[in-house]
Amino acid sequence: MKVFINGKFYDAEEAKISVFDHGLLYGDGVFEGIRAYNGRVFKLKEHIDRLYYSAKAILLKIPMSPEEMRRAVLDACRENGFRDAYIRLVVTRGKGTLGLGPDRCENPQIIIIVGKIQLYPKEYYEKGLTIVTVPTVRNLHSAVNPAIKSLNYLNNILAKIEAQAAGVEEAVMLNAQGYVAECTGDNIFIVKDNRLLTPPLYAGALYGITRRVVMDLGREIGLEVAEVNLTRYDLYAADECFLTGTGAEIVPVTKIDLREVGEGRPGAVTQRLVESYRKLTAVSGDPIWPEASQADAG
Ligand code: PXG
Repeated sequence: MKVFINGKFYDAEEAKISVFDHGLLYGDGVFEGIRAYNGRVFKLKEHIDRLYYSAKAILLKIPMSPEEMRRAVLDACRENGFRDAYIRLVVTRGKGTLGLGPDRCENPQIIIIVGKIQLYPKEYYEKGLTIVTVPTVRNLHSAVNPAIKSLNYLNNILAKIEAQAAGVEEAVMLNAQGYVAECTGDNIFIVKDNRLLTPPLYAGALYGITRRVVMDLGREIGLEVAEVNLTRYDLYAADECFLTGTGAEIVPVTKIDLREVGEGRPGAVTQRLVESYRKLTAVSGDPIWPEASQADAG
């Protein structure tokens, strides 16, 4: 595996950054998780735009243009030769002093790791996931806005620990008002009376790229799609529920806080969306290799 750091490729064992990097010392940095399917990087522009907005929000100037970043991601994919991949793009504040001051960090570090995707077990998609609401409240948008995909994921990690302690894989996080925000690494949707509902972003959710695609696909199949505040009760009374994310894609949820969702198995609308999403990811995205040589790319 070759890792991109600031324009050069390193073997995985040689890919290192300083222990004085504020990304490590303070979680001061931003990241993206992107996927490539069948030789194409899915929604690359959207991920790069979100990375630059996250960086702007934390006053981190990325020393590379978005177009250069787009090309660097494609280069990193080619360098590793994967047609299907999980791409982790990280920008840290860089090496500084042992004080908080970001002004002492001179060079942001740009890291691109291209790995194999760790797919969720098939069983989750066939039988659905069991999830629970957890005590850790989602970060306030007036503190560090959850829309910023920062390197500080402790809020989500605590929720994940609480879910695992309850014997399940994923947690639903509520915001300080008690409304549903999102899961630890996924957005959440319900289907109710043929309406597709998801919390508004101000409820404390990431501007999920999969979320956006699924809302569009929902409209295409004739559903009414709305962003509304959801309570725990709305989750319990839903016909269907599913999570969306780059890694998980669309994963059905069949039990929440001991209550079965709908019939207790993945619903028909969820399954239609899963199919539409798979069709889309199979054919769209920025090609890693020039179109003509796609067939030889291995
Ligand atoms: N909410 C949060 C908090 C996320 O981190 C999503 C929603 C889904 O967004 P996209 O744009 O991917 O549809 C994410 C992103 C992991 C992992 O290992 C998952 C994410 C990020 C980092 C790691 O499961 N999901």
